[in-house]
Amino acid sequence: MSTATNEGRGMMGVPAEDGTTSAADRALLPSARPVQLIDPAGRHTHDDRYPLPDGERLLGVYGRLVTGRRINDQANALVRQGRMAVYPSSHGQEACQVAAAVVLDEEDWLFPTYRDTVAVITRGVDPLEVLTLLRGDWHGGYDPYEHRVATQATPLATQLLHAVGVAHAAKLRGEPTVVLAMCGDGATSEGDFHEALNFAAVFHVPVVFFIQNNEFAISVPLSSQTVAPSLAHKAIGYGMPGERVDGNDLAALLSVLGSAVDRARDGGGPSLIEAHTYRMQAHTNADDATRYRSADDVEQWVPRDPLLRMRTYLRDLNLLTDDGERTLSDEAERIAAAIRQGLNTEVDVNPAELFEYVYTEKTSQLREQAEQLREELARGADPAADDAGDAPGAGDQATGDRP
Ligand SMILES: Cc1ncc(C[n+]2csc(CCOP(=O)(O)OP(=O)(O)O)c2C)c(N)n1
Ligand SMILES: [Mg+2]
Repeated sequence: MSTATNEGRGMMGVPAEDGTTSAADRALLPSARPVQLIDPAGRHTHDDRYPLPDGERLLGVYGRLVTGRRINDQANALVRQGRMAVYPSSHGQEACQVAAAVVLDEEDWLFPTYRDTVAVITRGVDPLEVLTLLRGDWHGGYDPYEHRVATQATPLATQLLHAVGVAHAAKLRGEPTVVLAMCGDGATSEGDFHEALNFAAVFHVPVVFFIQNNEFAISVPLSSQTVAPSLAHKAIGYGMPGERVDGNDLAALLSVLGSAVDRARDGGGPSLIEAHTYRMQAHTNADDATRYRSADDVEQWVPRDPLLRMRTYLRDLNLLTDDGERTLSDEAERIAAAIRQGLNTEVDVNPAELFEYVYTEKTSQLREQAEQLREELARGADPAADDAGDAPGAGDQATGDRP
């Protein structure tokens, strides 16, 4: 492998003269504790390396948190009403969601997972286009190129490799693009995670890997996932810097992720950021979390809520007023109402499209299946077309109103 890709970097693994780990290597290790700039009581806590974003910026981004929470609540309600098949909620993780989107510039790319709907919407994608996918009436809801947001990945960690590929291509073209790739704690056990980080480090590409450690991979707790001191510690094994941050502290996330993005854009290469947060709800509506964790475990995280913390901070500084709160909740409600209206509208679905748009030319099996479906639908619409009309039970179809 060419060493040219590593140009400008120090020699890794060379011990200091006294035989201890060199300062350059130690610099790759994350902070002893997750970086925090505002504590759960809403008070500013100082950090030498990461500046607190100014009040106006925090107020602006807080509005996105309020909207993010409302979207999570609305989507959960639509699942219960049968309007969406499934929704992996990011309730409690909204600070991570919002920060991941707003630290990027327009020319950057975001690579989200199934849980990162709020990040996708915060980046500018139409909420209805995002959620349509989970209704199951169209193949995918949005155009990835419009806002430079890749499709939400369900296979764990695959998006990390795609993200590295896009970043590598941007670097070869001399474009200033940074790629932010999201994954969960469970995804760090995948081979793809290793391959993505190794490739990114060796080729020194502008990627920020962002792990939302919400303590669970469905029912598997973090303690069964890894015995590493932290997920951020994994970075040094690839020769890139790792950092850990309080994932419920919007200010700290903006500062830590923002500096990783700046670093990548300035040619500093990839980095790995781990946000410590918590999955407040079940994995999805198809999961019963009470079977593997207690209500007490969840309760402990309630006072650490990311919205509560930022609200207290902004209210104490009089940056957020009653009027301001009303404006933010009205805006969130307007978006929720548009989602409700859109997902409650029946759509005219053409089942034949099931076979379109994957291959330029359909395979013989797909042609056969498409024909089978066409015949079945024709029989449903017109019982006279049913060539098995004499078969027992055929009379049941006489009304012709089968779905
Ligand atoms: C390659 C692969 N293996 C298994 C699964 C099944 N699966 C879906 S979500 C999930 C848990 C992932 O946990 P984590 O990465 O922590 O993300 P979270 O759901 O907590 O956001 C698993 C195992 C999958 N989608 N892809
Ligand atoms: Mg997880």
